[in-house]
Amino acid sequence: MTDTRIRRIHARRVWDSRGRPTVEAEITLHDASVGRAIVPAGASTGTREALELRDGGAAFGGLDVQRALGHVRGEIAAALCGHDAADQVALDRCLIELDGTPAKTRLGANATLAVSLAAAHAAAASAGLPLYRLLGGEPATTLPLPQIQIFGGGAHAGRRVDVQDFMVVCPGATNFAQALEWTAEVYRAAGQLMQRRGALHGVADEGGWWPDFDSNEQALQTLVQAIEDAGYVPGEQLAIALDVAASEFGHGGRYRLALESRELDADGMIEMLLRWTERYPIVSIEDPLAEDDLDGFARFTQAAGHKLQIVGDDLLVSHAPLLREAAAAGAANCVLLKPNQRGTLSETLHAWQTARELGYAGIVSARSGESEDTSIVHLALGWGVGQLKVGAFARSERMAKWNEALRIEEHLGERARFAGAGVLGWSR
Ligand code: 2PG
Ligand code: MG
Repeated sequence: MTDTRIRRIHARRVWDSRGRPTVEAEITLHDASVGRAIVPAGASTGTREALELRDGGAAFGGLDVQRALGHVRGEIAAALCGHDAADQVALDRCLIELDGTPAKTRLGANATLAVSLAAAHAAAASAGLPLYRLLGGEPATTLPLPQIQIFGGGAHAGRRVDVQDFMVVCPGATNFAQALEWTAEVYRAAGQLMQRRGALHGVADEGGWWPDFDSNEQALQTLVQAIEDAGYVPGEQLAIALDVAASEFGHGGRYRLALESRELDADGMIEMLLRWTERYPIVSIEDPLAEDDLDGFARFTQAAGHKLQIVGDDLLVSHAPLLREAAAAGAANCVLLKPNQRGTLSETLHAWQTARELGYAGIVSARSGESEDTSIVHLALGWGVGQLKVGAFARSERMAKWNEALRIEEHLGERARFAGAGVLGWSR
């Protein structure tokens, strides 16, 4: 007999891929089903994200999470025990009301998300279903188009180059497994290229090769070369996606490209990015302008949104009201979805539902500080988002996600579909 009422909520401190403390919640139901979730952490965070509660002080650079853990074990456990884990909406509403602030500044989004997600896992365990099936039912059979980092940069590589993510997508692949095979070859070819140039210095935060380049554009040239070296036609089987993460170097309409010792205004940025899209097979650009530059974002979308996926991450922070604001201004055509930017599953799903209504595409995304938790793969599939961004093709906190998607694709067998090129933002 299943009984999905929550019997026990526990929280423990675990460690993320940067060796920093983070929150894991574990929920036990009355029928003894158990669900567990680990919360990730960003480095290039948007200022309007929900709060990641850290302790401050001397230990672990102020990054300990004892207060968040205490909230889970204390207030949250007291309020939620007895609640039905299978009623995610009611459970998340309870978390939101308990916190009582717009950005989870009291309990911490790391506390609330751990519980929200662990409850979903417990409910799935009780139903004897994988999480994506619980979330999406029978129709949840479409494997997402992955965006996979080849070179890291920005805040993930000591700002060695300004642009944060140089990624590949495989719009020409027929299934998820093939997209990974192609990416593996390109990742390897890129490493060999860097080695031949004497520029191989290990990897950045998300596993992409360290960006020892003289200019941002040199990274693009090298990426195209790597695609060719691996035996593919750039722009056909494989294309390029960027996360400029412009909020990291742009404020008040001024953008400082440190690597190239120059400063641009929004028009200069737009011009440079448009030039890149003409020279290189780029199909998607995330945060091309800063989070405080909705106007620049809108102008870039006006200029390129018909042929390019323009993704809002720091601009939208997975927040439905910000999506509506962006849509009214004509900014972006795709939303990045990161559950820890909001602090509950329901609010993240609400952002995706709002995006859909507004005609936006979506990408479920990991954070730069990650763990072995593979929940986001299930969210991408279960919610039918169609795209997934996890970092590079190296390091097990990344590979755990890619491998989980492979398992699901194999399990679905003939029923498996692959999102493919049609899912990119401009095609809507
Ligand atoms: C991003 C993410 C992942 P972070 O900007 O999209 O690449 O980085 O988690 O540091 O915000
Ligand atoms: Mg980003």
